[in-house]
Amino acid sequence: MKKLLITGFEPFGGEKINPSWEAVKLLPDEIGDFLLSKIEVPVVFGKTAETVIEKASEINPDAIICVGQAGGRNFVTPEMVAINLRFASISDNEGNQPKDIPCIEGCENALFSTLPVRKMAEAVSAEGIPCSVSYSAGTYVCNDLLYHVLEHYKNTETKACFIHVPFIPEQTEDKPSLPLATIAKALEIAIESI
Ligand code: PCA
Repeated sequence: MKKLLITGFEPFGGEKINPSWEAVKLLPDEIGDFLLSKIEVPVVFGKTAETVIEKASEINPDAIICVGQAGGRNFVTPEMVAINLRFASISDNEGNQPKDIPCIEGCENALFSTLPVRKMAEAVSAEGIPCSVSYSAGTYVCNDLLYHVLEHYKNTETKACFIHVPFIPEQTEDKPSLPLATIAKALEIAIESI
């Protein structure tokens, strides 16, 4: 079987849960051709990427999918691109708040995801779950993680992408949300479609 490392985040920004990790936890250990390794990662610039790359170095996965919360979005959104920019409008979980500095000094301005995000989004929406490709993963820890992973595995056989997921109903009264089971199903369909 092929190996997939899939990550979700700890809560941040005053939230009690993060639907990304809650959904990853619900996934079966095998999906399609993939055997899954799941880890929860911190919301800390730099440390997040180190945690993921360290785990990936141990298991040598064929694919890495990082999942994060995008509160306010109403779709599951596979990310097409990561940009080489950190700008935090709120502190991360260790108090860092970078403003307009590169994720990695001297590296390219942007890197494209190397997993087929278009195909993944089409497969998920074909099953009736709101899902579309996003062209901005933001400038916070999620974008930073995707940028580092894509840079680290550039020109290798390890392919990667990021999937942002909405709030779940338990987190919000007035913002868009999707049930946790629907988010987990979307991830499962996306993985099956690779
Ligand atoms: N979402 C944040 C970081 C952690 C998470 O779940 C982001 O979109 O950058």
